[in-house]
Amino acid sequence: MHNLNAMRQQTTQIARDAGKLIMKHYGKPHQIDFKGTHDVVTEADKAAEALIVPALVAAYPSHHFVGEEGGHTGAPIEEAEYRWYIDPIDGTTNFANHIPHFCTSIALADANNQPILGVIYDPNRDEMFIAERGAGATLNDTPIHVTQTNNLDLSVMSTGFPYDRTTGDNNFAQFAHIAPRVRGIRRFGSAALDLAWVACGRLDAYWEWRINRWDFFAGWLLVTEAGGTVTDFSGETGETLNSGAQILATNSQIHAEMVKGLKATLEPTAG
Ligand code: LIP
Repeated sequence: MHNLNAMRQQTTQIARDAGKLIMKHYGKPHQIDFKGTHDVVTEADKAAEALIVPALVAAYPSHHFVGEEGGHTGAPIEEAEYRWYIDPIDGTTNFANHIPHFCTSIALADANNQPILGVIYDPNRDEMFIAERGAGATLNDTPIHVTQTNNLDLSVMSTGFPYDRTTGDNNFAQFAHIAPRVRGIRRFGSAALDLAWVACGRLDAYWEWRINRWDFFAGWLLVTEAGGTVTDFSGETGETLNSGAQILATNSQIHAEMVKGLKATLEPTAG
């Protein structure tokens, strides 16, 4: 095992450097390319990934790397003891539309695909979120904790909608079921920041269908290290969660109620 403390320092610096680069691009008009009907990528995504991935590959050549824009690189996944999941800009739609809410998310996971280090940097607010398995979570070096809200009626939460909203798993049924039962609901457009904000107590919960490991692995660890619970919609922590097919992150207190609500929408008769 490498020195996790050194990895943490290095990853934090790389995320900060990526943030600086992204903000340089942010002020200029954006060249937008379409990856799908609604899924976009900008020059800044590519430039930030080109800053992050080679630096990590050079430092850890025996590891495997998965970047949102560049795909797989480094050692073959079946031989690598560690995997990195990198989202250079989580919240690209916000970035492309000059909405100041996006971040860089970098996660390190073990060979069982369980996160051991998570770094999320928000360059708009200069907020650095870090979690290390077993060592807690921090925001700008101060320990963070989830809220103590224990009632759905009093809860404020966020969610997201997948780029492909033409299929059944588009979150419309879940949104319709949950929204009337809670104090407030938000759609910010960055899954990584949604999770970081659950971890630091700005939100009581977050859920989403069909996101990618680079979107949520760092935030998953932040929430659990801050005292929260992260599962799929049925309360399980297997492949449905690990693949990003479904994610529910809460302050732990309202987890059972959220599972009950989301599960109800998965029943054949739910609307
Ligand atoms: C996006 C997320 C967003 C989610 C989208 C997408 P991107 O990531 O952070 O919250 O709803 O489906 O995954 O594409 O901006 O890096």
